[in-house]
Amino acid sequence: MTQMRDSEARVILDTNDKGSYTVPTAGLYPYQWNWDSVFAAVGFSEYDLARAWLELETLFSGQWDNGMVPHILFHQVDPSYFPGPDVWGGIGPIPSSGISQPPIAATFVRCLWAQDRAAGEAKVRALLPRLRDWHRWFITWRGEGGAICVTHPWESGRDNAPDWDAPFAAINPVGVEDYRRRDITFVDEDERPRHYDYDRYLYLVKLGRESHWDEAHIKEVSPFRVADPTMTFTLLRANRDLLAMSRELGEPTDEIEGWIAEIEAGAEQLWNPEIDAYDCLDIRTGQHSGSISNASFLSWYAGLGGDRMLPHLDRIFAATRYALPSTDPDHPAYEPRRYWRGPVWAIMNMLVGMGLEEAGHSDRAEELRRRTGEMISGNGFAEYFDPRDGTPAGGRNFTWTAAVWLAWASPTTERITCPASS
Ligand code: 9WN
Repeated sequence: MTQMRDSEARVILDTNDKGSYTVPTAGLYPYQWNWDSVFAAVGFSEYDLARAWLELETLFSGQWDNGMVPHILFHQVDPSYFPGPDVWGGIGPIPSSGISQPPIAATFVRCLWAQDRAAGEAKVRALLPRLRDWHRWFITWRGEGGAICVTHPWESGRDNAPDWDAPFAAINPVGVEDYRRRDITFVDEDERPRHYDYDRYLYLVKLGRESHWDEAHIKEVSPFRVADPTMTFTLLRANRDLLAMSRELGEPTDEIEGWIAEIEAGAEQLWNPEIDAYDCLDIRTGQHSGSISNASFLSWYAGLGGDRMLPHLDRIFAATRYALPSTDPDHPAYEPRRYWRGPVWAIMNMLVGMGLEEAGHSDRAEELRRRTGEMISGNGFAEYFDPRDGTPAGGRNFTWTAAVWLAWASPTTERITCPASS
């Protein structure tokens, strides 16, 4: 069974491959997404390193002058997705959205280089300045005392997590034009965000578009500015990897060292003593979200937190068959089938597992990997899964689930080797 899944995973990657970029899945998501593409590269690296590098090069070809790397690149218009390029009005070299996504690229550029030492050096040299510009954009426009914010839930990649419920309740989405969702023509409505959420997603897109994505203006006026563990932890980790690569290539390091120190200190703002866990912090109100998510467990991936999150991890491991649910099953907003309010996402498991392993919690890393492997091998390459029984949900034939299978969860393929973050 697992070997059959190995070949299926490759077929999914190859089918979703558009030549120089990969779509997450046909129909539901017909464009290039930022962090999906990094996972696609990870998947390709198992059998085609040249294709893996190309994926990342295409992603960075959409970088804006201000350093931002968009969350969606609309290479070819496809009416099966909403909101499309005209709704976003991106201002970069390729039609795009106006927000970014979790900066995991530097970390996996380093992993690819570890597998492709000779040919990889030129690729890394070309990507380093682009990565640096992107990270600087985060620090400049999303930094709040070293914690990193999102200005739209889509930026976090965890679109409808309960973390956004309180900030969304404060938004009255006036002025949003009529629109027609396409996602619910592909996926059961109960597995997707509510219309209430979409109204607010579009309100924030409109606010950004009307300012021509003027970050200073958005920072000043937007009702939505939330410091998020996904962003804070992935950027911290990415900076550690950027630093290691820069050192090795004799590139400047002072600025990156400064960012690391700043985020290490700032991440402490995300610690919520009321629940003894990392969660989100609403910059507009100063309130914590009070919600433990799978992103809360990225602290080890960031090289932070010691054993602080272990009690929650063990409790959640005991509570659900397939960890990690995207929302704590003990949280009142937990919904095991609805997108980021409960289902398990293989990509998050891989990142959390990498962190656990590096922090010396190899037994738990292995447990997470084993359960992820069983979940995929028993239920296929869905976008996400019900934590209770692994029922597949959302899109199917999903690029990042196939990639995580090949590079991390399959017992029969070679696991990607990433240098430990230092
Ligand atoms: C909006 C592509 C993306 C992922 C996100 C996931 C989902 C988009 C959507 O799909 O978001 O960006 O339209 O629902 O939440 O993490 O990158 O797979």
